[in-house]
Amino acid sequence: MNKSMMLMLTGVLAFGVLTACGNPKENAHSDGHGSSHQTDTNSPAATASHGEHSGHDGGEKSAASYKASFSFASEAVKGNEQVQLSIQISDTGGNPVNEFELNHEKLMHLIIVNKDLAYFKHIHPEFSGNGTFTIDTTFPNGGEYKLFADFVPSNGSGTTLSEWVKIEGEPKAEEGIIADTNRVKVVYGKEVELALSSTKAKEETMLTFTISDAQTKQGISDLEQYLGAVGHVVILSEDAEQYLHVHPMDEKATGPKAEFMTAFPNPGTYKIWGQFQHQGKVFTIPFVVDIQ
Ligand SMILES: [Cu+2]
Repeated sequence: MNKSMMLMLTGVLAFGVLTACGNPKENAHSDGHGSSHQTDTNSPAATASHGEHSGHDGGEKSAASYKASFSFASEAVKGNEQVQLSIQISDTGGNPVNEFELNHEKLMHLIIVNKDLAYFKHIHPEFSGNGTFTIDTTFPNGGEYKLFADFVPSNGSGTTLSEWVKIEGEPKAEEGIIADTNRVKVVYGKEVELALSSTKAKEETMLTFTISDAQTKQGISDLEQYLGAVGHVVILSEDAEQYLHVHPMDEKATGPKAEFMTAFPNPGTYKIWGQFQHQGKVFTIPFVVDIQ
């Protein structure tokens, strides 16, 4: 197989989409905004969307499958060089999908991570017709990256399709994915604490981020809406096979606490990225946790 063929990456990712809103505890929250969807990218994806996309509560559509075909405009994609990435979404019959619902202000959310999850990027490709989304992006180094396209087809439910891509050039030395001993971090002048109500797999857990000014230690209570919510949380298992995108319990919260309900699918090590906006700037805080 030559390089250009490898880079074509014509998607062979046909994932069944299973939507279930069967969690009474989660649905019981009065704001109805607690939501997460989860994808096992190793096997047919189970994508559960809880209550926050209108019309998805209750009468669920039957399972449907979509494919994503990821391709680059140039033959060899090198680290640190801008490249145009295209993602074409098609249905089971191979027809391009052209109708998508706005989900947190965007038609598609694209998450890019590298092999050791040290690199994380959350961007929004633009729909350009014929089932295709495009965006210019730059991979910082050579190496393997995983792309997750997260979208809601108009007659379907939250769907995430993913693909590993190989970028030419010198890879960065891998860092281990090691659980934090202290769940308090300082980034961008903010002190952020993450508390988990449970660290057991398959159990509901509340992730509570508490955001303070790193200098004054005062809680920040004027967080701004980022993509229509107080924050966004993306979680990946250390092998990047399990993907969870979690939305806050109360999207209109403004801090200093932001709460997200989810459940880790299996025991293991997970990386959690919280994204928030304050004074016009989006900041991303990563944590690594061990789940039993
Ligand atoms: Cu997004």
